[in-house]
Amino acid sequence: MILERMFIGASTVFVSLMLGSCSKSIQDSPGFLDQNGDGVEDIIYEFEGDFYYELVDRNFDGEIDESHKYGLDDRIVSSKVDSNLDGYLETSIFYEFGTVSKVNVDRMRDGQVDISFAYSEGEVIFADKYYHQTDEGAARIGRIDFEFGYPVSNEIIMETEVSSAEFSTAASVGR
Ligand SMILES: [Ca+2]
Ligand SMILES: [Ca+2]
Ligand SMILES: [Ca+2]
Repeated sequence: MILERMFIGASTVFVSLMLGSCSKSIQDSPGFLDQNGDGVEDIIYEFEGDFYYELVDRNFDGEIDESHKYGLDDRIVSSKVDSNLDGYLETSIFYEFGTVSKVNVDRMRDGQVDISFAYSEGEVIFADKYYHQTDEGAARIGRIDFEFGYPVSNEIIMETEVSSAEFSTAASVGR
């Protein structure tokens, strides 16, 4: 019984060590990791000043789908993610003290944020979506409120004078 417990204890430590080195223990890891064993690196670490980047090829096609930025204290700063795997990292995630503080999406792939999710204490509280001006009508902004991570309102869409560049800048404030 005691031996059994010791074994479970030891296994747990071993597993957490394994997981630790897979995710981001940079001291113990080689320059790159090959998760699917095809000889091609799919997690790469790059160092730049006071930060390092964990670049992940999630679907093993040779293209990076996630870029995570960490401080040298291993605290995550921000991520860029290609959620729909179309080759463009459209989603930017920002963190404060390890929890998500904002998510910005460049859905139109023009370098400007067009959906912005605001977070409070790690939970999304509302999302704003920018609709470009068209031949039919003015630019608009839609808002959806969230509670406990779920939308609790229909999208309320209002015409706006704000340009897409201004929307993007406001969404990126302090970043
Ligand atoms: Ca690989
Ligand atoms: Ca990929
Ligand atoms: Ca994408």
